[in-house]
Amino acid sequence: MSTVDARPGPFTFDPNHTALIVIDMQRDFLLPGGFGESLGNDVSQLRRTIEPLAALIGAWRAAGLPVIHTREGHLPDLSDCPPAKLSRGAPSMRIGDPGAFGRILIRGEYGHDIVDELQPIAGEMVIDKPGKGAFYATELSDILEKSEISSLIVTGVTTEVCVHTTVREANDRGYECLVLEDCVGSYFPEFQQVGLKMIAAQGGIFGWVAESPSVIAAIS
Ligand code: C5J
Repeated sequence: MSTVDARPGPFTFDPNHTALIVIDMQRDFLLPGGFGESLGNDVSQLRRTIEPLAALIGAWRAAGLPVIHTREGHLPDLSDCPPAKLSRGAPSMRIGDPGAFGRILIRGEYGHDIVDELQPIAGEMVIDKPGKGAFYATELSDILEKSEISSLIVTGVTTEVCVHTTVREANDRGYECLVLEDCVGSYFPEFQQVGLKMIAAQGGIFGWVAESPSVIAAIS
């Protein structure tokens, strides 16, 4: 077993039953000039996660442990996108519209894929999800069960949307979740701060919060 300093208290996990989840580190959300920035967001708030995440993923791979990447997006005909989701957002920048890096959040487009620095390597799982949570309408639950995973190290973007939704769902399904604050990001600093507080509040109502160097040290 490994233990790391965390909030609200130490987080103990068995690396052989733990997966690293990397949520939606996609060009559409992170690249300057892309969809996220075109909505007026400050992408540097997300991009600061790339370097620590690359180090964490490297250490996790070196330890022979599983990395699971997710991507939020939809089929080209948008048949998996509920009208309620499609109709949200700025009228000129909706899912499926042409963007700087291809159709926005459409599978197979350049912008939908993961940033160069964090590209999956051969054999790593990539879960394509139509929702914010990584469990809804995906194979994630089956994969975790078959791999006998009981704990998740959760990283990616954005903290208050896809990270939170996934952590809440995972918590309800019985997984112990450790969220790494230097490896999750929000366009909004106040959401980042309060989003992390919410996870560890009330004795860890959804999970634990720590920094990636302590996880790297625990598995190295
Ligand atoms: C959003 C996400 N924010 N990956 N997606 O729409 O958090």
